[in-house]
Amino acid sequence: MTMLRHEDIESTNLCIIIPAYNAGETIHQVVTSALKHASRVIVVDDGSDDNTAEAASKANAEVIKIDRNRGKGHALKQLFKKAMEDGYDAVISMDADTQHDPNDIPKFIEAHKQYPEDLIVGSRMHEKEKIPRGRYNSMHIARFFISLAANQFVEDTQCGFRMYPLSLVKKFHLTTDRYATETEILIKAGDSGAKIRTIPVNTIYGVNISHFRPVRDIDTITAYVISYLWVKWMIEGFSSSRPYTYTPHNFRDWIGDHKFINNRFMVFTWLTIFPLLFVYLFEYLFLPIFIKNNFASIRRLNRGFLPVFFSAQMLLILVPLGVFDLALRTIGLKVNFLDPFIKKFYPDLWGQKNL
Ligand SMILES: Nc1nc2c(ncn2[C@@H]2O[C@H](COP(=O)(O)OP(=O)(O)OP(=O)(O)O)[C@@H](O)[C@H]2O)c(=O)[nH]1
Ligand SMILES: [Mg+2]
Repeated sequence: MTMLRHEDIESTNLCIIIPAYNAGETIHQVVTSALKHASRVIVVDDGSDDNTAEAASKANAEVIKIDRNRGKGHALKQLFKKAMEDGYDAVISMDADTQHDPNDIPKFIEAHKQYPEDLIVGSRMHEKEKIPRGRYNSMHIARFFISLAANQFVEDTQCGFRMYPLSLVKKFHLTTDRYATETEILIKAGDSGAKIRTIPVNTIYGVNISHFRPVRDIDTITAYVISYLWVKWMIEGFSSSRPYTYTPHNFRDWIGDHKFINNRFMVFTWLTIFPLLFVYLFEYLFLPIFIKNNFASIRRLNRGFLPVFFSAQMLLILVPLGVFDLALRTIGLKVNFLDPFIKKFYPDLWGQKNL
């Protein structure tokens, strides 16, 4: 990778955006080091109880204050809007808790110069040993389903260190507010035909206070992905050669706009996806007699529907297996049922290609 000169950085019309919540201890350091790589940093202080806003503005960031905590996704949407109003072409998003190394910023700028229309996502998956085991496993499984929805392999779907071309972001109607938004963007980008590119970034764990609530947040992300696939496969099953199903304000977006309906729809899809998979399998095998090349996104993988079918059904076994594995480890037995299981049933079907 060639080194970026200072003029290159200056000539790229971008700013850095940081959604922050109770990050008073770290935000000063994050902003100061980010400003070494870009001329402007905008921070959303999302109803923090501490001195996040003061610390950020002391470090020369511009701060948007929100009265009550509304979530990372909501803050990102405010930041996109602000950057668009101010005429930027692209933004780099970073976490506020020093988990992202500002020295990786030039890599994003360089990748953006090469692929200005693509979404560039940082990945920590190359440093597996640095990621807590439970987190790594859930990220591994998540990427299988998110990649299915996004029509391409996305190595690290949960990394908030990204470069967003605003012309791309403008195309989506975003309906989620908290941690699910970053997943929603990946899916909508990929499912409207955009390319998602991965660059390796430094993996930093253990230095920060986390706001991520494993059960609740993973559950919301999973429910969003499943409900998205539920609709996507419904459309793909009955249409010919149509791998990209997302259009703004479609049926799924309409549901997402109505909180009450959305919550029930997500539960409904959770409960019905497993029996529905048999219907999808049937449609995949027999409908092509009438509808050529249906399930185009899956046919492109050249593996048939069965691997997808099994991987989805295996989710039902995964939870008891995980609990069993954990219980045996707790009493001191060095077992590992989970990792080989996950490797086998949630493989990379797309053939991983970075950049
Ligand atoms: N605006 C806003 N930002 C948030 C909120 N929660 C988290 N963030 C931002 O999202 C970043 C990541 O949140 P974390 O809680 O660290 O989640 P994570 O990095 O996925 O999980 P860990 O690996 O456990 O740290 C934080 O550094 C904040 O920048 C929120 O409620 N509002
Ligand atoms: Mg964090």
